[in-house]
Amino acid sequence: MKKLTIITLTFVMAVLSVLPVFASSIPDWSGITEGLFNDDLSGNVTLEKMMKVNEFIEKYGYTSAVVTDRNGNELGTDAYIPNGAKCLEAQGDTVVTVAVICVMEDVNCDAKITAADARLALRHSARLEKLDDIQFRAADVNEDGKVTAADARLILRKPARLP
Ligand SMILES: [Ca+2]
Ligand SMILES: [Ca+2]
Repeated sequence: MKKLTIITLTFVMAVLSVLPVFASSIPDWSGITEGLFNDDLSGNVTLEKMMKVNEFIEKYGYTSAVVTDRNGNELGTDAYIPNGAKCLEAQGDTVVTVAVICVMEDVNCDAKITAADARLALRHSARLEKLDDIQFRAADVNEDGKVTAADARLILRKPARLP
């Protein structure tokens, strides 16, 4: 009985000694909203700034993932991630979408933030164009639940700030 207790204690201590290492290897989930593993827009990854595929994979720990654009075309590791991109992982025999990525301000999903994005947001606000859910989310820069000229203005400021 005593031997068993010692073995148990040794085991518990071994687990405890490993835990901090395990904890430090958990990816930093900041910037990720809850509810991964589905295509529900409430569960997407939202990037506040442009990020390359390899930076994304490293930051969020998707080491076995492939990132595609919204049409399913695989992106190179050095490519910037466009709004609406998907992070795919093989799980058993199937490939599942583990995250849909919203890139703020890239309304037209071309992996660049330009005046064209501001224009599209403005066209939506004037009801000349209809944004889909992830475009809407990327366009609502001031996060008031609406896409208006105010958002377009905020997007327009970005290219102007570039060197
Ligand atoms: Ca764009
Ligand atoms: Ca808004």
